[in-house]
Amino acid sequence: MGSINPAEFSKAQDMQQLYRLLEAVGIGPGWNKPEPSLWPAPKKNFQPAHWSYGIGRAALESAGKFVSTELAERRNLILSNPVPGNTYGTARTIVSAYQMVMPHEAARSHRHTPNALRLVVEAAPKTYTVVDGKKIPMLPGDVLLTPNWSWHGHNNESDQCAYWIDFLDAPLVQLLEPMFLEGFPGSFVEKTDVVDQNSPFRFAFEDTRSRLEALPDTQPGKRDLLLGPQSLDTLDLHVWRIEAGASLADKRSTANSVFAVIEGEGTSVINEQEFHWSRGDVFVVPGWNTHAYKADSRSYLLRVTDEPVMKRFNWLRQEA
Ligand code: GTQ
Ligand code: FE2
Repeated sequence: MGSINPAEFSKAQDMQQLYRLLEAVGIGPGWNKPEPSLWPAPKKNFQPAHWSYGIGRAALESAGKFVSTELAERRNLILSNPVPGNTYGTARTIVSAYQMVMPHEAARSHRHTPNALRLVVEAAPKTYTVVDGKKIPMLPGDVLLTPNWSWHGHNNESDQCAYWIDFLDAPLVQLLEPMFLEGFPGSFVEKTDVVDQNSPFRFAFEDTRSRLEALPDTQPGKRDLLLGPQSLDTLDLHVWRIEAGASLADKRSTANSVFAVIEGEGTSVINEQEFHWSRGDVFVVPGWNTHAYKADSRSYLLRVTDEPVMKRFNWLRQEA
């Protein structure tokens, strides 16, 4: 901040002189900004968008030829929202990425303050994510949690490439700035033989499917399961089951959601943009956008949302 004698302010003859003095001391007149600081309703900066697994998978196969896990801590491809100027987040608070680990390869353990989770798209038995020293099985459709500051690495002891989709609250952590990241001390990978078949951090797809079987419809043709009891502080995870032929519209909400297709095929219309999706695809419904869904076959969608943050600060609003 610049320094001037406070008495200079009493000498200002007009508003322009006041503005020049204010500029010199690093203070801005709140009434004279090119863009207002507050506005009547969400601006919807982040855009509705869709990424296809066919492209993500092919790109990862190519990356597998050139990028080892020694070179790259993670062989991941970031799904950045196309809003101009953005280079990271899929939504304002959430980033998603396709990741691949090759047969008999390991992605070394680390821990960080961002919360993370993964949805497995393709993996053969003996593919594991290692969380706090325990191997957790990864099979297609499974959701695995790695909460804030838990050690985690990925060990593929199978003979097939494993592909999954990562979700992190890292854009929110970047904004608030409590970011910490640490490599696992000593060895390149965390070696362990302990397989935890009943980890609270794993939502096996077979369990998810049967839990949905037992639930009532929340609207005709739609069932909605909130994954738990284990959860992440900033992100809620829902699995939607949509019947073949069903058409749904959902209220728009201030919460941001990133969806990934576990199984099935269909179409979403997000703020008048239409996206056709199938297994392994990702699409984003940024806050305050209208969104409607139609399934061609019975579909299971994972919805990753920052609702817990919006709720905690009384910012969760849904259109009446
Ligand atoms: O697998 O630990 O896509 O730390 C981005 C950051 C994956 C992971 C990502 C990560 C990870
Ligand atoms: Fe990580």
